[in-house]
Amino acid sequence: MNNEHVFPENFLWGGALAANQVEGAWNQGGKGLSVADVAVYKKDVDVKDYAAHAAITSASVEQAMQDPSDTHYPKRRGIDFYHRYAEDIALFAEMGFKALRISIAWSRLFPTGEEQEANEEGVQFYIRVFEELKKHHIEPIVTLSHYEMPLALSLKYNGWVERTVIDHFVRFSRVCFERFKPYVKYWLTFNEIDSIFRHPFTTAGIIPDRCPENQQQTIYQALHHQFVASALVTRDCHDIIPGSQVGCMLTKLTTYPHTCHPQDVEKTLIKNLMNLFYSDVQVFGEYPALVQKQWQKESIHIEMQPHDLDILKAHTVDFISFSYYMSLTESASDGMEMAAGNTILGVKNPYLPSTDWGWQIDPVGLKVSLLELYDRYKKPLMIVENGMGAKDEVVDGKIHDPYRIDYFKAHFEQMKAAVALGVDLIGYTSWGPIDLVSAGTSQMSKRYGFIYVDQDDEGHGTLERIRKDSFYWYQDIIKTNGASL
Ligand code: BGP
Repeated sequence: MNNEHVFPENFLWGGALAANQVEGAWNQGGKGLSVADVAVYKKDVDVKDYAAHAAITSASVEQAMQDPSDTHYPKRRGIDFYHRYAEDIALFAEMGFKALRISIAWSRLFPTGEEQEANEEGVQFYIRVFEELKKHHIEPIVTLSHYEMPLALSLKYNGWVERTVIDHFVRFSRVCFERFKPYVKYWLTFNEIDSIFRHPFTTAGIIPDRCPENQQQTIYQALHHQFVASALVTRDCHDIIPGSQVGCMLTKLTTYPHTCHPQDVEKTLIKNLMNLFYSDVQVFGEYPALVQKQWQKESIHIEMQPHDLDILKAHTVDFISFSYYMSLTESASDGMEMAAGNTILGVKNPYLPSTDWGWQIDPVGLKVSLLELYDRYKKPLMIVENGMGAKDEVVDGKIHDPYRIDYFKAHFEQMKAAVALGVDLIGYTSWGPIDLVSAGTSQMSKRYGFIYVDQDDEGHGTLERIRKDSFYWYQDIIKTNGASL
């Protein structure tokens, strides 16, 4: 097979953004407060202490609502994509992007989440973005829910805990399908839907001190509402936009057993199955027996309407999208040295190097993930987040980032190997093609981009964009469809 055609001819090379991490303009254009707008930058908290970074209380939300500034809230300023989207999209086009993943900030269209009509200024902003993408022949891949729930729904209903939020999300999604139908074919419902247990407020607007009792039950109930909502909007997308493709989105937390001891293997298998459970529900349209048995064992009772399970079964997704940054390791033994990961810790893998944030770099793990997902689901796959956060340095106006090129080169080689083994991989969007605000720590200094943004963790800087060395490397990868690897 000729090397040039290892990636499919129309492979969707590109990058991925999230509204709450790039747009800024948190209180402009009619936008309401979202859960991201109350995320405080905690300068002195260890970047591996995810629980501390994600921690939220009714008091901290109240305090944030009283603060009219963005000083302590980097996600309120993002990288000013709201005003600079045309310049940034031109840079993505210069790299040759075929696709750009963005999210629609729910509270930009529905400030409190309960309005019956959409905020037209918000709709018009996204139409301007889609027009700009269309001008450059860049295919949008749109996430409906990417950690941007209207704060008002969190305060009134404790987020997705109340079933009524399904209706508000369905109304928001229908407006997106109807108004953005001319531009968007690829849709993702919930970003990293599995993250609800890792950070329930970011993912589902749940403030823990509002439900101190049996939180496991509460979160599973909220998750059920998200699964039903995901199925309903999959139905509506297919009805409103013929030919549309809807994907689920999973944090692929590929985990290895620390040793071949059967107990390590068994514990690791359960961990991997509990990660895949989220995509199982959205691909197979039913709850796996493993989870139902866990509910019985732990007396978890999920409130369901009579047709909920029929809805899940009837409206499953067309493709599976996922994020992959690093792999994890699991052990049945106690007292093991731990390593960091994407809002999760694992046992340290002695065979793998780590990023400055402790995430263990494992390109082979991406190939393992692709083979596993394709074997399980036999549906097209899309990698919609991958990359490494690093401390870049500007030297004489340049950013030399060979470490980032090495990371991507190694991961692309594994993607190529997976495709050569028959995996139906339809696209790849790197996470953060332009430096942006970190989801987990609200840092700017954790840089992912091929494009540098002159802004520090405290929001100081000119916001100037600078092409890094990796900008030109990725441009060549896209131009040759991977042949230059
Ligand atoms: C994922 C989110 C992305 C992105 C990524 C990197 O969980 O879907 O929004 O932020 O994590 O994580 P971080 O930004 O914390 O480095």
